[in-house]
Amino acid sequence: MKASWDVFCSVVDNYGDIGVTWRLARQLVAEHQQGVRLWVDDLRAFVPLCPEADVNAARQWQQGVEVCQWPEQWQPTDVADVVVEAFACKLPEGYLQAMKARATPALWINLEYLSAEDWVSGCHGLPSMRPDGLKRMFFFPGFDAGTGGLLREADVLQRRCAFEQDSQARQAFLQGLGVFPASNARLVSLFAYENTGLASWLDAMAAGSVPTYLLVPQGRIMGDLLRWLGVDQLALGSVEQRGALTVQTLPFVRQEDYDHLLWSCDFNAVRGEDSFVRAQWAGRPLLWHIYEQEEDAHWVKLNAFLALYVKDLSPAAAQAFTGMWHAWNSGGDMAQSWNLLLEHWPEITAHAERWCLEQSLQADLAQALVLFYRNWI
Ligand code: TRH
Repeated sequence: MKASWDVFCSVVDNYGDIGVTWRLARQLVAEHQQGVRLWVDDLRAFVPLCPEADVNAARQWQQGVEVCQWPEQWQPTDVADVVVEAFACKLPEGYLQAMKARATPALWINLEYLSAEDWVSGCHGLPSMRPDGLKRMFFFPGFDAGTGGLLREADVLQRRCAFEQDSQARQAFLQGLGVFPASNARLVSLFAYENTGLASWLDAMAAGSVPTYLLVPQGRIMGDLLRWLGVDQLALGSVEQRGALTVQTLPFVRQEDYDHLLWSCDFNAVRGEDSFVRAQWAGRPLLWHIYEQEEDAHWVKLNAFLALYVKDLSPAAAQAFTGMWHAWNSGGDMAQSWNLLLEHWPEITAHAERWCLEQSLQADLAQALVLFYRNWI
């Protein structure tokens, strides 16, 4: 059954808001044949993820999604069957009025941020009644059966597997980016916020016994990288070597290619929400730089995820893994924790794949949303 969807995205900062909503919108169209409008208040954040997009277009079609500029002055428009308000982004007043006037009520969903905390499954799917008579449902992504699941395209693991089995695919992808690592190098990708711990991690990799090739897409960590390298600037794509460590900066790649980058690497440092989930589908060991929240609320989230993730690791590997995530997120010394993690590399690598498969048994978030709507009507 084809329903119409309006997905609202307000770009707070970074790429997570648009990253999640664009991925969801594409999947609703491609896998569930839904009609989707994606309202974005700042298309400048959209273009890096979808480079063929027009930053100035009021309306444009991209991969079957109608991408609309969310105007400051809201223009009257029809209300969709399902309204997704991403991350409590506050719907336009005019749209709310139109929702009230709609002959058949629309399903209004607030799509929340991802968290592994226990309370999430208890709140997932709960309604909230507003004084104006409208009802809003809370939809929580998550890691266990009582939640809305994680965004995952139906064929993503199959595509990853095909990519891994085709050594030429990986090589061609890397070469396309101008990346030519030595065949025995450990490939690491680095997507993170500013982090004072970076220097100690780079020191450890430079002093390591195995050659490491670090790929750094353009972004907020660049200042720390330049400082460590002792250079004022780096042209995109340029390569620097320090001891056993080779560093190469990369352009920000389109969203589909970011998966290829993760699949090409042996270890991925990710951040925020969407890249964090993608690194899990990559089935490789990962390091999460969580988005900092007021009053250190992010530490609760970080530890909730860690508790779930490391529970099937041996105590020593769990400790090494947790220690490294704590060091990274407090901007602390990474050298010791990286070397400790390397001691447990085979176990942690096998675990990453197991975790990925285990998580893929859950219904994915787009599927769960479609089902939620079907059960609601
Ligand atoms: O950009 P982020 O830090 O976004 C954050 C988080 O979502 C956070 O929870 C939120 O509160 C804050 O924004 C406002 O990280 P995230 O979520 O990983 O989003 C990055 C997106 O960019 C993701 O969809 C992957 C994509 N990406 C590319 O398409 N190409 C690239 O080269 C890279 C590095 C990322």
